[in-house]
Amino acid sequence: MSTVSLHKQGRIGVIAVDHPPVNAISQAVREGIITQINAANADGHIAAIVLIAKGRTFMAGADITEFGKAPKSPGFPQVINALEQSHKPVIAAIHGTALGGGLELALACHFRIAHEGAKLGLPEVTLGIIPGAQGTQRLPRLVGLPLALEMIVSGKPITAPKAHQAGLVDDLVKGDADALPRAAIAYADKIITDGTAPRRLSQMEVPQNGSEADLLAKARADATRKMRGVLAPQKAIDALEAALTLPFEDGAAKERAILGACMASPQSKALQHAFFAERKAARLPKHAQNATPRPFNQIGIIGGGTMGCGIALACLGAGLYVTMIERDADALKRAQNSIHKSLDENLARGRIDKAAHTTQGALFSITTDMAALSEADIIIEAVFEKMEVKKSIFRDLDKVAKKGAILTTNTSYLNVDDIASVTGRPADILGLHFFSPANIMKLLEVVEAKKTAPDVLATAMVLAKKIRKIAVIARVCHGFIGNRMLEGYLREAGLLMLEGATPQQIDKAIRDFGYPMGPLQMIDMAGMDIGYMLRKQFPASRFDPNAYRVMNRLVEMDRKGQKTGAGIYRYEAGNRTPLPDPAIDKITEEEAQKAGITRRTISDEEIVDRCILSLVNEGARLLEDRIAMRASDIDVTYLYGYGFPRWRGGPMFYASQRGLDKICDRIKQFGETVGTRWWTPAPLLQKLAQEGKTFTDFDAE
Ligand code: 3H9
Repeated sequence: MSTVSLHKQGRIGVIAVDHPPVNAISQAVREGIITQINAANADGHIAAIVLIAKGRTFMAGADITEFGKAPKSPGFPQVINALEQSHKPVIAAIHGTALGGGLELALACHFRIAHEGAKLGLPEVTLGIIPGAQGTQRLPRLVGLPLALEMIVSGKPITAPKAHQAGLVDDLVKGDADALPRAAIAYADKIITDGTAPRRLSQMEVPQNGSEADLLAKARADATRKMRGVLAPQKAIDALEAALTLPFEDGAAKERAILGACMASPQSKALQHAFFAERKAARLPKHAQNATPRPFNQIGIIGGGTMGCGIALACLGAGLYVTMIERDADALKRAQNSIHKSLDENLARGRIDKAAHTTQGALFSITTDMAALSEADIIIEAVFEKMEVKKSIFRDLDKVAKKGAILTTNTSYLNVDDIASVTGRPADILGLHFFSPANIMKLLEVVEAKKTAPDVLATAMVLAKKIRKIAVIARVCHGFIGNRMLEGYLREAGLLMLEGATPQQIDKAIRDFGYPMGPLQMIDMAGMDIGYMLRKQFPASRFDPNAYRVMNRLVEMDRKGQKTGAGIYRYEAGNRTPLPDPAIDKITEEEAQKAGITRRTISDEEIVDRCILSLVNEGARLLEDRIAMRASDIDVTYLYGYGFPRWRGGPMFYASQRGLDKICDRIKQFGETVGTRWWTPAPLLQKLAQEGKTFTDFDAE
């Protein structure tokens, strides 16, 4: 079967692209479309042409794997030209997702029809580039500047009905999968019968009403605010401005020049790394690749606190039955109210419709009787972090759960092997580390214990996908991937405070690096009491004695963070804005004195390097210890669970981009200035640096 075929249906030539899985526009696709357009134009029996794609989607964009390599001919401009200049009318028939170059090819066609379930978008900015196949020039000509700005600057696709309303598609097709090709033929027939001439968008003008300068200025300001530090959205606005001010050909040339500059930027490399890293994370390790996931549709959840309820909502949203267990009638009532309140809120905010609200409500049940879990396929324990409590629950579960049920613990730190050991079925057990609020946060650490069976791991990954989480597989250690690395990050923030930086300076330096919030703001938001309690459970030798001096003292003063109205910052009633507090400066100075630390002026650069490179160094150790399978998995963990700026690709990619030799030198420098206890390069980091390699090379080996 050729990648692009042409067959005739009466007087219509149907050009079908067949390039699984997503019909990415590779060189073979580009060449195939040009060949078939020419053939259709040369065929005297064909009066109109339909461009359609096979499989699950219309073309999902340029082939991203070709980026950064030598360009292969024919390029996009030649395909676009062949489509638009066709003297016979060309109709794009869209299903699934018409994205990026896929939508740009559709815009080069003379008409577009779409299945009602389709989505259309130009997501290039999410890859650090701009639409580069004349999309910034054609889209505003067709739908006007406001919608073009919205789509191109946000990168978010719109639904086919919205596209229809805006004139981006000419007709909507309802019905099953076969309805689209039938409707496309009928549409093309009508074009021929009516004698409708091809409509070439490059020959149109962008509709203008005098508000354009304001719209562009607002878009620039919004992008600066909402997408701090990200270049591509600003560049996309420049290209859209060119569509208003320049003739089509000149605007297209400008777009191409901007695309080239974006393509060469470190940001686009980081964002493309993030795209592929996310997909690689879903791949099972070798030993589980052939395992058949166990079927499931009934989930048991033990514990109806914030975490348990968040997990329940995520499962209900995926159409799974949820049976929740609470310990007494009061707790049961609270959890029940919380679930129903969240479902009501989802309805009120338009996140779900009435039918989904009813269905999800009916899928949920709650009881205090553990025996109700006897039919559950997967059970998720989500009670608080105390080993003895968890073990006792797993002993009970071992008696109640059916044979073959998968038993999971939602723990952020505890040893899953130890928990599994109290049951007679350790192969059925693994950890699922959700992030709060679990119905919103995308990351899920799937913790494979020593005895976890391959099909149990495979099932957990299916569950993750079903409940729309980005899953990363980790092995057992204190804190798994994310929280083990976080320890160093928070330690450095605590030490920097003691050594002379203010909380405001630390948080601002990290925000300027690209995080949505700094480490101390984050600690205040999460509440300091949990960390305080956890530290008491582990040997003091694990921690730097100075790192938590200030925080421990604050917890003992009942300044636990936002929830008590004060923590490292102070808060005004009903307001979450962190405000500097002179009392903290005094406490910090006192604690520094007790620790024998002479406070000094600290640069923002030191703050960033100590916080971020502590992540990198621990990440390298996680790879050595085989806790993480790939450096890119660590990046995904930090992008989706900890707010690491996506345009930097994740801590390991960031380090690779800066050069591992430079990272090693910097760590050694800190070893000399602040001590070698935490600042000695991990052996793997040192080895890669010596060999002139990156973490991407390590993953590829
Ligand atoms: C562009 O178009 C630039 C233009 O302006 C022209 C410039 C000149 N290329 O996501 P999935 C792979 S930029 C190559 O798991 P889903 C993906 O890696 C592009 N490969 O499926 C995965 O491989 P593997 C603008 C691609 O159903 C497999 O396909 N377009 C591409 O969950 C399945 O992917 C975009 O940014 C690609 N373009 O979601 C769209 N896309 O199995 C990017 C996917 O080996 N794509 N792959 O891991 C998507 O958003 C989703 O893939 C899509 C399907 C929604 C289409």
